[in-house]
Amino acid sequence: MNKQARIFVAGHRGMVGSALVRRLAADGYQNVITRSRKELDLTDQAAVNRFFESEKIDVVLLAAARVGGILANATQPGEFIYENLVIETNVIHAAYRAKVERLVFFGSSCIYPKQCPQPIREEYLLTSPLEPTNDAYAIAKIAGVKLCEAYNREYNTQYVALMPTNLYGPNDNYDLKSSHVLPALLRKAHEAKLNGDATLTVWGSGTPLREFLHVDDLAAATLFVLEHNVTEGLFNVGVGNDLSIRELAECICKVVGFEGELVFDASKPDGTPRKLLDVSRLAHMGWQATIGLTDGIASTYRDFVESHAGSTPAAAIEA
Ligand code: GFB
Repeated sequence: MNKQARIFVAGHRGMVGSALVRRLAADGYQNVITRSRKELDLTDQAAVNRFFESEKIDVVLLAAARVGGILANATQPGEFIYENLVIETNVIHAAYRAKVERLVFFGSSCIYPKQCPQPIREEYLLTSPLEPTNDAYAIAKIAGVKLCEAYNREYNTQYVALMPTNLYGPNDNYDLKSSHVLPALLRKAHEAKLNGDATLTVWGSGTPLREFLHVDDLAAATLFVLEHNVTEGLFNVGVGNDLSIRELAECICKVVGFEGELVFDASKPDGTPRKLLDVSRLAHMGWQATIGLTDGIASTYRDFVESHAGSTPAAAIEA
């Protein structure tokens, strides 16, 4: 891909968008275009159309989304379905109108059915019902995948969809009510250690299995897809193995140095029992993740401590 290409990273302040911006800069891309929410509200269709008409974008990386962990998804389904549908339709349609040929849309492994055969292949999409704790978000993301496919078919665009498994890394959300499990447990372990607590509370039973991908690996996969001129399709992005939430909690406690007991809060939902992605589609093309979970958690923890140094953890990390 041309290093002078005008690449719009939508959602550049989020965990995925900021990883994309870092990676593009490291690879020498010179025209990376970003807009804060104040500068461009992606839920405002007229504003999005104006932006695309004036900016002559070549490539869109659509990482802007309303995201959250299991509790936020389960309790705010209206916000998750509405905001994601509107952002996707506005950006994808405006990109097509402005003759943007290439776009990468980011979804999530929760688009696949709850009771999927494991590991989950891309073709299992829409074969049986979704996990209820995040079906609103999943429906919005499935709509994004289908928008890309439909526009490619009707308008000859080259819009690709990447479905990462559960992500973690720098710039994650550490608010305990709305975050995903990995940042939540990092924060809880850090605070428990500082406070000298005897226990750390883990939601649910600890038995669900999850796969975790460092967001820098997702950025690497995105550049791989762009630089290999992939023009269409749905691609899972993961590491190819998973672990239980209990094992994750133990690994985090080890990295952080918290030596107390784990307590499981059965009043909180477990969510889908397992969602291990089959990553052979990208692997056959030559891409695989390189950041191991323990190393990734250790570097994320360093980043967490540095970003919030100088103030009490609880006060520093409110969303
Ligand atoms: O990461 P998480 O919130 O989302 O939760 P999902 C994963 C598992 O970790 C669930 C457990 O079984 C949680 O009950 N868990 C344990 C915790 N302790 C905690 C904690 O302190 N905080 C959180 N958040 N979880 C989301 C979807 O599903 O994953 C989204 O809701 C999206 O739509 C995202 O797909 C990647 O993996 O269950």
